[in-house]
Amino acid sequence: MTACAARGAGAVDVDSAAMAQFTAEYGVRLPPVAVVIAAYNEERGIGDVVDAVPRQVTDLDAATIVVVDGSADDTAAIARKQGALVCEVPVNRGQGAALRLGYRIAREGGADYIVTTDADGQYDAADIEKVLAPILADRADFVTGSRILGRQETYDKVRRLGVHVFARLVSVLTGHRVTDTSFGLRAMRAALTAHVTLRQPQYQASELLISVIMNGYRVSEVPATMRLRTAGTTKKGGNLTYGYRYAKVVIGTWRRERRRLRRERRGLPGRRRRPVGRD
Ligand SMILES: Nc1nc2c(ncn2[C@@H]2O[C@H](COP(=O)(O)OP(=O)(O)OP(=O)(O)O)[C@@H](O)[C@H]2O)c(=O)[nH]1
Ligand SMILES: [Mg+2]
Repeated sequence: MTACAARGAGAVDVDSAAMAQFTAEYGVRLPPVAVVIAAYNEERGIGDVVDAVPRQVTDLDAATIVVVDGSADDTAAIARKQGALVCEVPVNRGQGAALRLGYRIAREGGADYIVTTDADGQYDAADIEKVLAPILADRADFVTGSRILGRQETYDKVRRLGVHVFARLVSVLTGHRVTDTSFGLRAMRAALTAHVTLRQPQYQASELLISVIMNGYRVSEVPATMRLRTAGTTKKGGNLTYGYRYAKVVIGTWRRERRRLRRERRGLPGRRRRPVGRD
């Protein structure tokens, strides 16, 4: 099957098959915290990343779920060896599709909270507790790390400018001030991932953030660190490609959510924010 076919009608079947295989392999009831990592050809980074994820966050047990799709290297085997629960998908479908599958595994396994991080070592595992804290204190439903409030190692001026431009754009569009729209280390109530519309196959960060804000969830940011990628290569393309595609997702998601809100205001059917589960 091609990646395109997998992104279309067959996507649900691909997910269900992967879920079934995952359940057969682990048969798990997950702990309260699920750390979900999408990984594609990251054999040089994934081992250290999984190793660094704490087995407990505050006093809650945590499991690491790595979703690997169509990797041509040893990413899956290394993640397994380091103790992660690995969900393997035979076709490559993008980070967005992999994370959605990870969210589903987390929810259906009974996790209360989801934390995401990347497989390339750019995020600091010490920040996991920081993003989860406001949710555990019931001050937020979704918390993203921010390199602007915290620290970033890149000297790439275009990247730095891009982070500010997109933060300003999303703040103006949604009326909710954010400083970083694409930080991959974030925490959320697991139930929330079933109530927002997530369709982006690859550039998923702003779709998730904008949808969560425009569904009325409590969103906050905490200072966090973004390192340089030390191993492997970007899956998102160069600055121009990344920027252009990212901008399309920002505008497209905002328009979609605005349409939904208008329909709801007119009393037409649409997805409403539902209370998130806190059990
Ligand atoms: N399963 C899966 N994971 C992916 C895919 N594309 C990217 N990822 C993972 O998503 C995470 C982020 O990808 P990166 O290429 O680092 O993208 P980024 O961090 O947004 O951008 P950079 O700053 O260029 O690194 C990494 O853990 C990747 O392995 C994919 O097609 N499938
Ligand atoms: Mg990266």
